[in-house]
Amino acid sequence: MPGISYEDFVDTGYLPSDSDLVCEFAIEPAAGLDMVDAAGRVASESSNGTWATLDVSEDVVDLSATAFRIEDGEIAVAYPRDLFEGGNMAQILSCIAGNIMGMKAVDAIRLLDVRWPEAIVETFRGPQFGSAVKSEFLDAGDRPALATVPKPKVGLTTDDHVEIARRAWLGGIDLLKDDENLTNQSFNGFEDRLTHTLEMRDRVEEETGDSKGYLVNITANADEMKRRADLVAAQGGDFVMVDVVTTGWAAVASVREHTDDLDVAIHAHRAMHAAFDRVENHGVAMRVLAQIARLVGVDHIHTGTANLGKLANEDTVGINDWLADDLYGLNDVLPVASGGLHPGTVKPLLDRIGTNVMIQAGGGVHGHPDGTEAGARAFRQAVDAYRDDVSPDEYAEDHPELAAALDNWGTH
Ligand code: CAP
Ligand code: MG
Repeated sequence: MPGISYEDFVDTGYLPSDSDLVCEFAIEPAAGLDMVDAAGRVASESSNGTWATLDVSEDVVDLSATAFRIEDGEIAVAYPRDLFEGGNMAQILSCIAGNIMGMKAVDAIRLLDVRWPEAIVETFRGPQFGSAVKSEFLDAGDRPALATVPKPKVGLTTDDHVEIARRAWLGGIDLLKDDENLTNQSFNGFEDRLTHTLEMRDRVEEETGDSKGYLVNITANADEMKRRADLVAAQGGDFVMVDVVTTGWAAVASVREHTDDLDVAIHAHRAMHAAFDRVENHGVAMRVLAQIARLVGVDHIHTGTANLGKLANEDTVGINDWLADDLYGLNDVLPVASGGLHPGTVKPLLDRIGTNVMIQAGGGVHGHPDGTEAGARAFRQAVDAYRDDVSPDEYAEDHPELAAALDNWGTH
């Protein structure tokens, strides 16, 4: 029976079956080992092997993985479907991104990409709405949805927060988003903030005739997130925000399961993703984190700014394409670009990532020389200019808010 010692986990003649889950890793073998040695150890530890050679009876189910491609510092490993519990992302990650991340046989190992077979995909819920939120809950069907986060990110009272929401929405922004650091603290409690912000949303919707949304941060332990999601739905909210990496995929899955009965979409913030994906030769690529998020079932996820903003990003465009591609009928996910954006970055950003996206500017709205409402107008004007195929500078000639923003921050 294969799968006893390390060599049994390498077979460069193996052709993965349709139901195999296939992982691509970049690996750097430790001193004294070559790529084949390291590949065997990775495939073994992530499936059914261990450090010692085992004598296994014929009745044990063979769940060995097979490293079937080994080239230029990268390997591909095929895992049999039955190694995994369907619908349980925590269990899958314990295999394919578990002990192997710390094994001494490799100096570094990075999970670059996963091919998810239909037999696994069908065990997950996937997004309830995906990019359809732009037309289902907002009036942004044919343009990017615009969001803003009040700044300073924490410390504002509920009243201040609601007033900022009002100005941002009146200025033409679709979505008010909580910062990830704001949940239910003493200066701005969750329940009051939810109630008053949604009341203000209703007022602004009535005043403007436009649909507006509130991405309220429900991040907490799973039971509490479900309770908060119930409050959101009961008060007519359309969205909840969850910080998916810090709260954990099992908790996100619980929220997703719960929202099957609630008409609310899940906005995924990704704080701490860089702990997994920033070191280039190690960890888990953002591409894979985004794949996990789609399977578990978020509707929007931050995927970066194609390197235009304040934060380091990898492969925003490739990730966004993956989120839009067909995946056995699962809904798509709306990508969110955020982090250091302002009206002057809108054109180069949309040139790179297209318009089926959400774009978020916090500092780039509230830091406008004339305040939040002018900042919101400038942000919206930059998007309108793009829609009309007019350069930002030309559009600014008769749009003073955009002109002031461009003066302040430039066009890039
Ligand atoms: C943006 C932001 C977001 C980051 C997350 C912040 O504010 O609210 O958390 O964009 O990054 O606090 O930094 P600004 P990412 O618009 O003021 O920069 O989307 O890459 O996960
Ligand atoms: Mg933030």
